[in-house]
Amino acid sequence: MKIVALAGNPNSGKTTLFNLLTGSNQSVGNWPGVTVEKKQGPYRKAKEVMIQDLPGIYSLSPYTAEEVVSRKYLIEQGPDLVINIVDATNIERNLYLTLQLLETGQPLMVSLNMIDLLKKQRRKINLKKLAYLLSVPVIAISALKKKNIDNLQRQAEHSLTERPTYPQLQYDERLESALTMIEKNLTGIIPATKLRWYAIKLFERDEQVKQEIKLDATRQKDIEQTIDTAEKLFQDTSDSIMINARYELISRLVKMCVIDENDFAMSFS
Ligand code: GDP
Ligand code: K
Ligand code: MG
Repeated sequence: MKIVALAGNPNSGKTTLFNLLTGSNQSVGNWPGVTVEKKQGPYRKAKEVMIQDLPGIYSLSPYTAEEVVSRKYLIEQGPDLVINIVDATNIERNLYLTLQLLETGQPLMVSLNMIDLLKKQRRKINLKKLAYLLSVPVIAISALKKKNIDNLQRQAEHSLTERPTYPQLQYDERLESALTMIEKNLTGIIPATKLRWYAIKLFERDEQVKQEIKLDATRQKDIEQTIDTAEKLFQDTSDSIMINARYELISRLVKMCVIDENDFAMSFS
């Protein structure tokens, strides 16, 4: 049995896509311990593939039940493929989760949804550039209008058999140095594919992750020193350093990939 998880912001079209991929054959329950809906169903085209709908989330921080369920599932369960549904009309906001999904080191592809609405917004997205810069496959679809779903399925099936690994995106180099140092403290304790996720969470002083991995005092002190140094360097707290790094990267991505025709109209008026 292979598992494909659908992850995305609320209202990005997850349920619409989930229904297309599963047909009507699905089961609904709750995630263990919380009243967050858990929906899964076999892939319409191959019953040995299970599609898992994750709760709608904006982030993988530990603050809401939905976020906790999703990150626990992604890190502990490790689906065979994560399809990240991105609302193309709200790409800046949606990419914030995309970057965090990339941080988990899980095999990922992006499904850029609501493509039918882009024209009205007078915006264009360069898919090839976006895929290149994110280093993951990007397929534009309209789940509502059932557009390009075949392509999406082909890419998903391909990713499932290949199980490709993608390079990690790089943030500010001063931040990357700190993350590398923290990763060194975790070598041998955390599997290589998850090192970056754990290093980032420890850098953010994520209490749940701290308690989960229970490092010895020496390592803890080492890591705390690295974080202190970064905070002095940036004159900011570590969690906002991470948040800013993600938004800076998104802003660069959007500048390179999104053409806003409204900008041209304005410059001639
Ligand atoms: P979820 O919260 O991520 O599960 O999102 P839903 O699947 O419930 O979709 C949210 C809303 O967006 C619904 O009204 C859908 O009909 C609509 N929607 C989903 N996909 C598309 C799309 O590709 N184009 C358009 N125009 N609307 C869509
Ligand atoms: K909804
Ligand atoms: Mg939904």
